[in-house]
Amino acid sequence: MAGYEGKAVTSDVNSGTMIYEPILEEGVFRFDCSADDRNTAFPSLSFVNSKVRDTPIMGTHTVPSYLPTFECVLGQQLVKIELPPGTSFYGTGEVSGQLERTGKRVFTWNTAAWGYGPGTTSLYQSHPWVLAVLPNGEALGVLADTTRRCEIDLQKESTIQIIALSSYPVIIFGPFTSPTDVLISLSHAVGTMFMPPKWSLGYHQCRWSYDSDARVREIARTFREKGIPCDVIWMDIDYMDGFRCFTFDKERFSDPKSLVKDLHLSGFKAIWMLDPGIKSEEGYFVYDSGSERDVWIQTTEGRPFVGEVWPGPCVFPDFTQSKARSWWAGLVKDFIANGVDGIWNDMNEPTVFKAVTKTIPESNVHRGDTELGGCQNHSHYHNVYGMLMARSTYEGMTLANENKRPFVLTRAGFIGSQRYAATWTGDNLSTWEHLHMSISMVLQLGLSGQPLSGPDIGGFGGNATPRLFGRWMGVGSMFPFCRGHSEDDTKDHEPWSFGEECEEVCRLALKRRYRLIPHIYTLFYMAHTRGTPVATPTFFADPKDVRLRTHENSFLLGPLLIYARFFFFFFGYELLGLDQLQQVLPKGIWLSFDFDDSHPDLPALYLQGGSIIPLGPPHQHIGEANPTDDLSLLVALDEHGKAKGILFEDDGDGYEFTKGGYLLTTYVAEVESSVVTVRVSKTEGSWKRPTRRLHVQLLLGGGAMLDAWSTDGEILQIVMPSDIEVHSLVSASKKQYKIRMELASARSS
Ligand code: NBV
Repeated sequence: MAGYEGKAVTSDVNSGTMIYEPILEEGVFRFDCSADDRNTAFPSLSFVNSKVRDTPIMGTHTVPSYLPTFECVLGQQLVKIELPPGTSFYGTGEVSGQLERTGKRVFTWNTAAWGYGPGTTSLYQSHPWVLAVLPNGEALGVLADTTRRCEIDLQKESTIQIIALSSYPVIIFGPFTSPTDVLISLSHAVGTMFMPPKWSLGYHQCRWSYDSDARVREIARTFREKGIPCDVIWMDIDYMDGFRCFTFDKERFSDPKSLVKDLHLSGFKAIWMLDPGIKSEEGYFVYDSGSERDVWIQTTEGRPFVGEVWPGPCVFPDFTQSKARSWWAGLVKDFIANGVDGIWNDMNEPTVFKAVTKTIPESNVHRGDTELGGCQNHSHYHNVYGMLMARSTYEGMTLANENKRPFVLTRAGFIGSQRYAATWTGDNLSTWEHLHMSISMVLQLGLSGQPLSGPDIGGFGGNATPRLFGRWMGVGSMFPFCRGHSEDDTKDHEPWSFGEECEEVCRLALKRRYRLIPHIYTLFYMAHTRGTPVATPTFFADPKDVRLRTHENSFLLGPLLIYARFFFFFFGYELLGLDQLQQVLPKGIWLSFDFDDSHPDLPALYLQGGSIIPLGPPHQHIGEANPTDDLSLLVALDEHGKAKGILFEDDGDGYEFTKGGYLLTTYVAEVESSVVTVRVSKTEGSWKRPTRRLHVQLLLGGGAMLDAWSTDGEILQIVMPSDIEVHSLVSASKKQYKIRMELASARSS
């Protein structure tokens, strides 16, 4: 291969005209089918700044390790990348089915997919992105930078094939030392996620629909009465007046401001839905103002396109135009004044009823901004419509209050939408298969640049059983985004709807989440500032270990391993679980622990040797937390008797943290002559350390731990007991665990 000296290099590999150049940073290359294709490529909508994709970097002496081949025929471009045998594939965005993607095909075309199955090839979001983990544990990423429908074909082992009906640049990130390094590099291109308000990391309760303010109040009250932690209640489409966005039903939600005021008093936030379909009705202020500003998507004849959605005939804002985006943002700004804490963008593929394609015609016209790609038909912008709607909604929330972090949840999205919104995995079903798939789906989104996602816990369509609901809550409470939701016409799906034992499982599961909030929030801070994922597959603990690459019943939150118990329940089977689990843990030290709450319906928890994670009290909602609360550190020493971990603290909202208003603490632990010393090794940020008690829990294995107390910031020392004492503590803890599990099994059988 010819050496590269800081200018575009042509290669005679197959197509004869393929051209590549280094972009972004060391190890990242852009490839185009030809110099002509390079010069006429559409602007990038995945990159934060399209210019970065289009500007070669100087002074790099590396050459690409893997060259794609291009076949460009009649406007269609097929790109093929062959990687060493034994390469494992991940990413491809929001996809169902197995975690390891070899053998799968995906078509990027945002599609409403109620009740999708493991073989569904297009869901609500498009991520033309593959993360390839090489046999030696190094990894590289491939981005097909096109908004168009494309096929990602991973059917042939270790071979990536991407086909689209137009030419597009291909960006290859790496190979880098680890998959995390690839994701960090990807984030330098497509941006990191927005910084979430801390409250959005609590539990969210949703339903299609809590259809009156009285019902919403009742739900909120029940959470507090039952002592089940929860931060947010969601309002689905029925709060609107005849499904008209930005309105409230005059009887059922007559006074949204007082409703939200009451919710706030008991520590809840309120999130409300906004769809893109705007009722085509003169006299309706949204329709009138949009028509006046000429913001609607048009037909080829230049008239506003009208398609049917919930309110009947609807027009659709053309979010590719800045005038439409600022018009929408202005409406959002006013809407927020009703006491809206967050916004849910649904149906933004966009979905249209009574259409075989489920969406608007591909021939429809978007008069897009030049920097987004100019005037194009819908097939060009279809996959980014949802992202642009989310962007506009996010901008509207910022307009309403620039000192508050917006929270937007979007159903449709594109690679890069994490800059504006979180997402959920759409209309799943109340089945064991969907519970199982929900783990891989959340992980794949994380491996595709979107760290904040989760499924409808309990399943959207159909009715869950107590066991299914409890187990889903058990695993779901550990997902980055944690929301229960269900379809209309199904039975109630609140944590207390499935009997006492299931209610207790949900309470325990959510209390665990709330104890882990300091750790989870720290992971989100890292995701926002560094581009690291929040939830990752287990193989991230050891990418070289090929045994782990297909593990999809467990996942990591940093050094914390969450192991879901068997999904298919056979009486007595679960108690074998722990022994079996130990056989498939990553290599090295993994110490099990619980919060004295182990239950067959809750996942098993392990902390990786060498790490420390921070914990807080199990509050009922995030707002209850106080900087002076007791801080717990869970410590697992490595084989050298050392451990390290971080804690990020700030206001939990707003942007003071960008000006230094935070405290980032690194804690270390080290054993010397049988004494474990735990201390602060580094701090960052201008916040003073709060005066608070520090509770260190040193894990010994088998769930056993040593407790010690001191004041945060001071050095704490724990004398290690003798080996015999440790042994007896571990066996006592195992015994207790067994009894707890047996009692719980007996109660729930
Ligand atoms: O707004 C109603 C539902 C909503 O509850 C769900 O979460 C979305 O995915 N929405 C779809 C429209 C109805 C789909 C059948």
